[in-house]
Amino acid sequence: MKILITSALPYANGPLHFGHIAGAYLPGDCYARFERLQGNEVLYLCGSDEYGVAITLSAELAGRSPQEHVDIFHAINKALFDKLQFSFDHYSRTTWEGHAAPVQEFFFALQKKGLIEERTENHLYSMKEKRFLADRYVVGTCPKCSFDQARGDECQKCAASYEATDLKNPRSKLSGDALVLKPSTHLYLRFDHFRQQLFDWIRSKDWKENVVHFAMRYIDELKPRAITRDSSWGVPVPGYPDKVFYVWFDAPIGYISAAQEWAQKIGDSRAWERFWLEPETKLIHFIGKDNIPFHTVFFPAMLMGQDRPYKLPDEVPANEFYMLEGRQFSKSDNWTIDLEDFFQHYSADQIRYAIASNAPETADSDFSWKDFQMRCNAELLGKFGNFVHRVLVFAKQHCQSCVPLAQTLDEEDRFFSTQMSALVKTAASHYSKFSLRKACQTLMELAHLGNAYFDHKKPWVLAKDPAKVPILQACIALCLECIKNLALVASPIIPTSAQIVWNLLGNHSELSQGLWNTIAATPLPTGQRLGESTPLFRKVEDVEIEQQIAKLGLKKNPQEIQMTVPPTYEPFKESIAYDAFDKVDLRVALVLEVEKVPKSKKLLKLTLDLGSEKRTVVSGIALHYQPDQLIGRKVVFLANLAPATIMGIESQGMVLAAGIGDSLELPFIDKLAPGASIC
Ligand code: B3M
Ligand code: ZN
Repeated sequence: MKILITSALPYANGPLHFGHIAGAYLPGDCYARFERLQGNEVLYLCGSDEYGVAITLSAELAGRSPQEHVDIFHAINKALFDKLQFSFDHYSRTTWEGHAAPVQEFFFALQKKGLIEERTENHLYSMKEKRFLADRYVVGTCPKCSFDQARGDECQKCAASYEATDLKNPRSKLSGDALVLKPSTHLYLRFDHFRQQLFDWIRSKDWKENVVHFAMRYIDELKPRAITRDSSWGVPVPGYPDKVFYVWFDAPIGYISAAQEWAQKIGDSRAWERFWLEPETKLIHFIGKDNIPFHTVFFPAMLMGQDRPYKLPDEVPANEFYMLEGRQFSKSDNWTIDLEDFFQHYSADQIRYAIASNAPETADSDFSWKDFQMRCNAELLGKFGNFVHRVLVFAKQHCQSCVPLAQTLDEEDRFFSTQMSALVKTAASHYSKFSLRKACQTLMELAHLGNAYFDHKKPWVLAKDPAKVPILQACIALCLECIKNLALVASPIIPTSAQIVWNLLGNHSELSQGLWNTIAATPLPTGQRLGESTPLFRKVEDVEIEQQIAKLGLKKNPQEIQMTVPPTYEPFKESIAYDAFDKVDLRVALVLEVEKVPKSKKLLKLTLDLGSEKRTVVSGIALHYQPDQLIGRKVVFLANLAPATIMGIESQGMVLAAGIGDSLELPFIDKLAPGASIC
């Protein structure tokens, strides 16, 4: 069977973290590896999503062109996938030159059917910047919860989703300029036309409840949606020189262009059609739950509106969110794991196993360092690694490091053998139902079964009696079978270790090229020479875990933390009367704009909103904060400091910071509005 597998195309807008990996990526890779072992013809695709307003905005904030920006993050994210041993058949990018053609073709087919409409509506316009600002460039007050820093497309406080024009007090995220409404013409796709077809199609699916539920909510409210944006970064809209397609129109077609680029790569430019256009192919989209509407409603509608018989997805295994120690991963708060540092200490297999065994399949789950340590030590090392090691060491001492002959099996041996086969089958069934958690549990059950059998058979006692040698040999032969099955069952999740184990058993082939059923059913050849046992997994010590936990939320870079230099405390200043303190006017100030001060490494120029007025200040925090970590945040501000001129700029007050040694951190205010007094 042919199986087309995709993982959501990550935005080339920042580095991926383990939270992403747990949602749409590792489950896709393990599934692709499993289906290849089943003998299916798999095409596993992914790539960078490189257009869209979020990208032009970040590029602008970082002072790069959009192309430079996506080149950087495409390379970083691709390198992470390589490090994690991902088995994509192709990793593309939507700025690939061949991507625009299928996007425009999709558009023409929909247009021909009368499903594209021009509409002129009011959009937000900045007089100062002389341009229309698309959603991500806009901040304002949420129409639902009144949060005053809500984004233009959705509120990060209450998760409401709306049009940017629904915001109260809309302002430019970049300049703080108050925005006005101005008419602009856009193209709308009549999604409402597909309501019944989508409804019937989803109802016929046996998908996870949350996926169906989520999709149905969108189908109920289907209306025409704009598929164009005023921008020059994106796939051009034929006939509309100043417009590009909305990123969610072009990105899913990236799954098709990636297949086309793959086909070119293998020198058979029509090979992609065997996957995308053949009804027997199975199409599976691995995504995070926030991408459900686009993969179950909007993209399928676009596919339904084509003349060519494109496949609709057969499965959409959407995962929930994966957090870090109970909080969302956040780069700006340093609530994250430095990946370079991580891979200096731990292997791809360790993190793959830790994520898989706790994957967010039916509820949000999280990475915790303690759980990681437990998975590495108690499970990978204690159960799996230990079993492999003790059997191989024993086989070396008592079976000349060869697979012994299992001449006669007693009842216990036969029971062990049956249970083993049953667990291998159970694991396959979990993989085929996208449950990595259960596949990991089954793997551990298999290792536990092997250990318990070895303990109960006590081959070291049998070794003392020459008459019992055949029993000992049967026992070790079966234990080696168990190790073979462990390698097989483990290989989609921990491919590197599984291959090492496979080789230790004396095999020279690539395990990932083998076939699940054949491997499970074919005993290791009697007399096959075994390898020398080497430790498969390193023990993770308590102190490393404590250090890792201590790094969370700190603004330092990880290398510095290990050298725990005792801090030098500033002496306390002499005491003052309350009156003296009362003269200090501290306020909450919203950061509107941030610029680097030319010719200075340390200084940033900030434009602040104090509610009643705006101020400009120069602040020596450039080594600790990037502009995009500050814009939109509220800081503590000394409002009645006499102005001073710094590098030719009048600084009208001071942003307060906490500091010790070389470290510096700004206190941020969350809820109160700018202008609020602090005393
Ligand atoms: N880039 C959103 C995301 O990374 C988006 C997915 C596109 S899949 C076609 O979550
Ligand atoms: Zn809100």
